[in-house]
Amino acid sequence: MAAEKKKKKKGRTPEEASLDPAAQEMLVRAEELGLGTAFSRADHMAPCPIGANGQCCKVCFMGPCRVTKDGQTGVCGATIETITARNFARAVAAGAASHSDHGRDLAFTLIATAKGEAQGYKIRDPFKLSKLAKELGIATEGRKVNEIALDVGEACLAMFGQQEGELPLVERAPQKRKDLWRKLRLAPRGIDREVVDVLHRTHMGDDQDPEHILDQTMRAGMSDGWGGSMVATDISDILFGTPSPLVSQMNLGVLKEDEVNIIVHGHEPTLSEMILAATTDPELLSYAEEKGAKGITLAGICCTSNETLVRQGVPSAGNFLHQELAIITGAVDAMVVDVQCIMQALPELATNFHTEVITTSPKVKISGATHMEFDEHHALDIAKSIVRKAIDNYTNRGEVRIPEFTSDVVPGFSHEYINYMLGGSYRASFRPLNDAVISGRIRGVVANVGCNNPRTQQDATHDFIVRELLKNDVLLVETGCGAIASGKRGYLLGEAALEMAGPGLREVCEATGMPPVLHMGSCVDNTRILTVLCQVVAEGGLGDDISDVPAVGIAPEWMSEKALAIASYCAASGAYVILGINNPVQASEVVTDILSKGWEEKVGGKIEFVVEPEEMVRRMLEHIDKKREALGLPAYDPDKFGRSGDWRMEELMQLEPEARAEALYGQPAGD
Ligand code: XCC
Ligand code: SF4
Repeated sequence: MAAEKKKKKKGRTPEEASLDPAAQEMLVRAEELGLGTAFSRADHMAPCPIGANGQCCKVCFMGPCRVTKDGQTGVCGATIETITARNFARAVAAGAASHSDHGRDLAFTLIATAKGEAQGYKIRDPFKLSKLAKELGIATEGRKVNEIALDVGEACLAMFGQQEGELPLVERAPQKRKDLWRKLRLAPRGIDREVVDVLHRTHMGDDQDPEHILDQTMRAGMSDGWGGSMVATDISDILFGTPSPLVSQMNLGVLKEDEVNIIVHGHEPTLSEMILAATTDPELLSYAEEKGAKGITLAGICCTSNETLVRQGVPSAGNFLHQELAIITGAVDAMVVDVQCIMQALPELATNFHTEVITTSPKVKISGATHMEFDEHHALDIAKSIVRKAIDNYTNRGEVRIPEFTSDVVPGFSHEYINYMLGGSYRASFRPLNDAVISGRIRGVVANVGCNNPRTQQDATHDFIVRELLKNDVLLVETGCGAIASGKRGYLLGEAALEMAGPGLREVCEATGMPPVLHMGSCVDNTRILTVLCQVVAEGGLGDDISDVPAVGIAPEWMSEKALAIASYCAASGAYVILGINNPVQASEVVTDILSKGWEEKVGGKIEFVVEPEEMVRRMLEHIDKKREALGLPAYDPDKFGRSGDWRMEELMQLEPEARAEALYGQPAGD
């Protein structure tokens, strides 16, 4: 008992804090140097139990009111139901605002590019541009790409301020879903309007019916999923290219002892794409050599990393909890951040090393960081001066300790590519996937997404879920920090995951060349998963609505408000969503029930908070089997399918990673 107490005070061991050996090594290093990290701060800062369960209301200054006793209300009379629902709603609004604002900035960049005013940018996917134009009712025939791009950019921008009528991309959903949304008044109007509506109705003295508050919460979430985030994904593809598989690497070992290391961290691809261009500039390369470096390495963290990884193969230094650890290597000459998920601890931590933390967004300044504001009109010039600054800093390095851990990964599975991969270029189609689910070779599909959270062992729940689901013939699609967790474990290289996969899933993957864990991009790219679900429904045989498909979404290690926005739009779209860590509406059974049973009755999707990893897996499989049964599909039976293709696996394992990628995906490395 005494020993246990002592251990608690000291905090977790590195092995308890993270599953990742690179992280463990850096945590040992942090301890040697006497430095704190989010891991140690979490150990010493217990979460406020009243806030954690949604029991604290601070929407007016008669409070804040902490409603902790049965039947107690706030000064205004607000009940625990209203208070928890309001807190949840406000978190979703903030999440939707963040994702969507990212989409808005991309719309501005598209417009500037179309006008020829955005230095260094061009339309990389005119095909996707014209597809989006048609959906938005914009003429394409006989028009120049830039003319179309200008109209598309303006139409996207208009979605933010749209006061009435529903967002145009809602049309992508299955008919049955749209009918339901229209009946329930859940189809989102303009993005800004839905977010403001939540802020208004949760102000003191407004909407106090929890179910009603949560209906609008769904609608605000929808303005993200079928609006802001969807716009962000589409425009990113138009400007920077639609992802297709390529070979890259993940984890802190991608940093190089003898090169200038620049890390891009945050969410937006706009500046990082230009920094990538600047790192190949011959002038800057020879400047780096002058300073004694052998070259310039660019790596990413969080979703800026996912954006540059899935399109350009820029290696990833890690996920959310790696941001401080990267600085502790002593090898990062500049950490360039844009928006979201950037810990305020970075500049202070960096004072112990030589690392220059550079903020770039007009929205984000951090005391102690250098601000070099980004402006798309001079993007390349700004990117070059950032790279130059990093090179200048190279000679200031002290002791360097880079953990020698990297994993090869093959990310880049856009829905367009999945379609192509399954059907081939002449007959792109989701048919093989639907057939595999129908036959029971694939039991169902799980989207494993979301963050890291220092309240739980880093990557461990992601890892457990992936292994258990693969064994159970469940296909995984991943985004965000969850995808990086899988990548670091080696699961994003087809054959490593295939070895764990059940016989049916393995057979399908071998026949189609599809790996069993698909990295689909950043957090805003969860909209790609919505699109996949719509296409699966359209393909036929798996019901006529998203809620019919044997699929589940899960964010087992979530921490951000954006995760709640994603959960809300996925549930409103008909998906079952599980969130780990803690139930932020725990204080109210009524609200917990509205989000789960209530929403399931209303929209066919629901949110449940589950902390135990085994229980997460049990519920996901139970849901998948329930949906299979409702569709009249054969019950899942792993013994039906043989372990075919072992000879091919052995053959593939002999190949170098790049040749393996070509054999598996018909795509040479880095293409
Ligand atoms: Fe942030 Fe997107 Fe979460 Fe990672 S996963 S910690 S939000 S970077 Ni979206
Ligand atoms: Fe307290 Fe009501 Fe004000 Fe909330 S709105 S802080 S419950 S008085």
